[in-house]
Parts: sequence; structure tokens; C-alpha cells
Amino acid sequence: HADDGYRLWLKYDLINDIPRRTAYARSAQFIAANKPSPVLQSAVTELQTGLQGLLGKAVPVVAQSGSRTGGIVLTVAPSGADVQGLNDEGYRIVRRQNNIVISAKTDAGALYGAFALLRHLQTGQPIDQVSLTSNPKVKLRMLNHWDNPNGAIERGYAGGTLWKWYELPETVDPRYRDYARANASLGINGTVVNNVNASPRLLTGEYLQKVAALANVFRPYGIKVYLSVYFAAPKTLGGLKTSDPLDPQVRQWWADKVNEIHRYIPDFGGFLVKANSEGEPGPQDYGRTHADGANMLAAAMKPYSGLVIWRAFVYKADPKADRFKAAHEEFTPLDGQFDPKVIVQVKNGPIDFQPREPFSPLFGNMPKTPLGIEFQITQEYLGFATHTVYEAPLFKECLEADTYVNGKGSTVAKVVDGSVHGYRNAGPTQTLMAGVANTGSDRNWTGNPLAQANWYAFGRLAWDHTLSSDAIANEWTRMTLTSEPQAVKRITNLLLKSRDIYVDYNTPLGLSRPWTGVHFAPEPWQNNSSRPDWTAVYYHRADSVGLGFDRTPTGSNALAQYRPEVRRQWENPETCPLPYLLWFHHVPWTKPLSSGRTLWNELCTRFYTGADSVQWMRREWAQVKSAVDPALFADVSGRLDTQYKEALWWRDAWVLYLQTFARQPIPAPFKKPD
Ligand code: GCW
Repeated sequence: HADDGYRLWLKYDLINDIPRRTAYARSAQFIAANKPSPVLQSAVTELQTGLQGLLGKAVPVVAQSGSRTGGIVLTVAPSGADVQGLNDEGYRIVRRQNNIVISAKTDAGALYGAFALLRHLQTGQPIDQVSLTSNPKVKLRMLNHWDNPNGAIERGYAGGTLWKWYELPETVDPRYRDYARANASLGINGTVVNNVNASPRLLTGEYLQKVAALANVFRPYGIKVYLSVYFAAPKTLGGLKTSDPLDPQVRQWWADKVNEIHRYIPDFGGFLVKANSEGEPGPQDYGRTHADGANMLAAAMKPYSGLVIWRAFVYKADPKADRFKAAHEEFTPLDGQFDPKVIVQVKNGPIDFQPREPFSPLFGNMPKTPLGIEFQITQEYLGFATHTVYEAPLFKECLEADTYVNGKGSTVAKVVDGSVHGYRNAGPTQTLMAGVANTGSDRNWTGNPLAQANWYAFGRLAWDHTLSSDAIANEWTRMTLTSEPQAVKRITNLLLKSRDIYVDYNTPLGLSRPWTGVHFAPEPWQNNSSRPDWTAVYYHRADSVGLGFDRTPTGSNALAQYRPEVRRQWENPETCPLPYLLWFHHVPWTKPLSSGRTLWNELCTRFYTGADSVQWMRREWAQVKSAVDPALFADVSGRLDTQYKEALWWRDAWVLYLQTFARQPIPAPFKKPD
């Protein structure tokens, strides 16, 4: 049957290679698990489902392996040799006494081990000497849904919300469980179900019951539910005169609300807060700081295990200021003032999920505050659900960037996982990686079937940021699309190159944000908006001399927010790597770059070769036709056709617009747009 993409990477189609299937079957004659808690039961069910599909036969479940051999044994024990070196959610898979033994300290660890074993089989690895040990490097691995109660998703491109609020709590769509399975298979253990531009409605008893129904479905998959909160809820919902975080009545209101939430959801994960950002209310409305606001919520949460995740995405509507610097300016003075229950969640870059950004200078500069990282999986600035952009290289580029805060090797990943500043020793503090979800009600979850790889890659990297983009793409392709080796190679290669191709026709050389509201079509000329910093010209600064935002000491000096070693990489326009050039320098049109071309010619080269490369993507995709499902093949082909059309559109819009400043001809061999 045609594959509609619903099963994601959990397809479990029958293995056609008979010797391999037979070898697997010999090692999977039974599943033994002796403690049927709900989470462990999920592990067993997943193994059963997966093996049934892959092997084409039912595998019986027994309570104890006894003296039997040739099966899979799940064991959960808080201590002992089997779990030595594992953290709470880690797992170890070994072959012992002719059984495959999955060990973990917790049921969740066993669940992740079960999925790891299935992945091992799905990707065709040998079973005989299986030996896998893995620990998640980050404790909280979360999706953030920007879903509104009216069913729409802010920056969502795959239909409406998955949550059927009007049917909940009585009607529980089976899809919620499939959502949980997919996330658990990656190790995702938390989900914020509503938009950070939060409606207070989610905090009403009516909605808490609905959220509780979701939590009940997610719990057996080790996933906790979190809510985004509207900071002014005490006023709008509670009828108080203020939402001042230091007001006793306000504090009591939140404490009562937190108690109420826990009556519905005893293991509630916590709050995510966007405050004093893009018009949202916050503590500054009352002359208080972000720390005052966060700590007030942390105090309300004190009797429980829940956390307060406070976003650092802040900037002011000031045409003279550099938005790049805003979060660092507002948050670094607060370092050390946050309650231990608070995590500050920082976007990967200083502006806003652009196709390529330098890492946020907050990373490494708040040593006393656990900093979580927020990536955007949904393709707000990456061509929505039509353009194919595989994001693992974008995530990795940030994670592997060196902040130098504790000398060489202090990468963003190591700041986030706690190894640079030892957040783990600071009490109940946590480490966090969040991804803004790209899921929606489309049958295939993500609109573009290839965008499933971005959800997948985010989850895998949240678990282990050392995995390579290549390995993740390869794994995903084999689990989702095909096992035909040539096709796997081709698709993996296409995915790996896709992000740079997009950057080339969209925002090359460090350009950013050529959009206004919708964030889709090219609008580099946009010069009026409700806010001066929401125009496009604010970001690229094109003029008769050149292009780019001067962030050196002659300009905004945002570079001063980085360590000297980082600054040195970027501060000199002669040596600044080209992908970051216009992030930091206003460069004359005629200046020769390290590529040997002038700025103008280099820009044209990027726009033209970028758009041409989409042709290459189409050709590569055409080559895998026989190896992938026909319906999926046609779907992706159509999207690539659209992508090509739009890449030309980007190229021509930028080139013709910038030409009005540069006053240079389009260089040979490129021709004028028709
Ligand atoms: O990039 C901007 C988006 C907004 C979003 C905001 C944020 C949820 O355009 O839609 O609001 O970021 O991250 O808060």
C-alpha cells in the first residue's frame, strides 16, 4: 500500500533479507520483563509491535526468562554491574547467556533501550555481538508547541494543532499515543503543549482537564507535560488588580494555580514563560526583573518537582539599538539571581532562528544559571513545508561552536549539557534542549515528508549532541524511506547539502531576516513596519557603499559580548569566515573577498549557484524513484519543483534589489533574470 508517512521512522516493514531476518528471529524468540509498570509495559509493547513487523511473526512475552535463551530480557535495577556508568535514563544492551539483555536504572531507560534495539535492527546492524551503551547528555529533551487553543499553530506549516481541544478530555484521539511513541523513540521526555504567546485559557480548570487527558496518554511513554503561561493571568483570569510578581495576592494566586494544576496532573513538568518579549506581559510591567518574575513562579512550584523555564528572547523596539545585543544585556546582570528551579531558555542565535546565525553570546556568559538551548524545528525562516532543508547541520554548527569561556573546547553543547559550568552540582538544576515542533495535523505530521528528518534529528541530538549530521540522516533515511544502499547514499547527501543550498539563495554571506511578518517571501526592501526593528533594511543595511551590519567597535560592538578568541575569528573583515561576514561587517560592494571575488560578485555567485543547486536536488531525487514509495516520491518531487521556482524568486528579488545600491552588472556567467 502507498505509504502516507504516518508511521514516521517507526515503520517496521518486514525485512526482506531472509538470512538477516532469520538471524534476528533467532535472537528474539521471547520478550521477558518482570515488572509491568506502565512505562515498562510500553517498552514491551513497542518491542512486540516492532518485531512483529520486522520479523513477520508474533513474539511472546514472558514474565521471567528463567532458563530460556534466545530472547530479549528487559531488566530495571537502580544499581549493580549491569547499570554501572548509566545515568537515570541511560541504557545498556548486551548479549549474555545467549539472550539480549537491555538494562537500565529506570523504566524510562528500558523504554529508550527498547527503541535503540529496534533501531539497531531497522538499520540492519548485526545482532550477534550487539553491545550498546548510551546516556542522554541533557536531562530535559523537549518539544515546544506554538499551538493556540483555536487550533491554529503559530509558525506551523503542517496543518492545525494535533490537540483536539474541543473534543478533549472525553475523546482521546489515538494519534496522541502515536505522537508519544515517536517522541519516546528519540528520547524526548517533555512537551510544552501550548504557544509561548500564551492564552490564559490554558490555565482554566476546563482546559487543565484537557491537558491532563493528554498527560495521561504521554505518561507511559516517559513524557511530561508543561504549559506556557501568560504572565498577566492573575489579572485576566484571577480578577486581581495587578500581576506584580512581588504582590502577595499575586504570589498566592500562582501558588493556588500550581496546586490546582497538580490535582489534575500530579507529575506536571512546569512552566515555560515568554515575558516582556514582543508585547507579551511580564515583570517589567511592574518595574520588576526577569528574575523576580521567574522566582515568583519557582516559589509557587516549590512543593513540587516542576520547573520554571524562562525564555531569554527579548529585545526592544529601538531603531538605534542592536537587537543582537539585547538578550545578553538584559540577562547577564541577573546571573546568580535565579531560583535553582529556574532554567533560562536561550535561542541558538542572538536574533531569531535565521538560516545561519552565530551562536548566542549568552552561552557561557551566565555561569551561575542553567541555560537551556531552544532550536526551531518548524521552518519559519527555512521555506516552510515546501523547501527541503535538513537542519542537523544548523543545530550542530551551533552546538559545536566554541565559546572559549573556560578555554578551548567550551562548546555551546558543553555549556548546555552542564559540563562547562557544572550545573549538575548546583542542586535540582537541570539541563535542557528544546525544539519548536514542526508537527501538525497533516497525515504525515510535518507537511514535507523530508521534514520528518528534522524532528528526528532534533530528538537524536537532544539525546546525544555528539552524533553526526551524516549518521543521523543515514539512520533516518534507512528507517523511513529505503534501505537500498545507493538511494540511502544519495538521499543522505542531498539532505546534508540542503541547508547550505538554502542559505546560498536565501541569506548568503551572513545576511539575515529579509522578511517582515509572514517570513516567507523575499522582502529585502521592506522599510516600514509597526516596529523599526521589524523592517528588513534594519538588518542588512544596504547603502551606496556596501552591505552588512557593522558589529565591530565602529558599529554596535556586539562582538564585545564574546570572548576574545571568538571575537578574533570574526572582528577582522579580511579574515572573518565568509558565512559570517555580513553579520559583523559593513562591506563595500567592490571589496575583494577571500574567495577572490568582490562582495557584489560573490553575492551574485551565491544567489545563482544556490538556485541552480535546487536543480541538482531535483535531479538527485529523481534518481531514487524506484527505491522509495511512489506517493511519497511524487509528493517530495512536487515540493522540490516549488522550491526551485521560489529559489529563482529569492535570487532575482535579492539581486535586483541589491543592484540598485551596488550599481554593478550581474557578472558573467550569470544572466539577468528574465
Ligand atoms: O521568531 C519569532 C516568531 C514569533 C514567535 C517568536 C518567539 C512565538 O516570528 O512567531 O512567537 O519568535 O520565539 O517568541
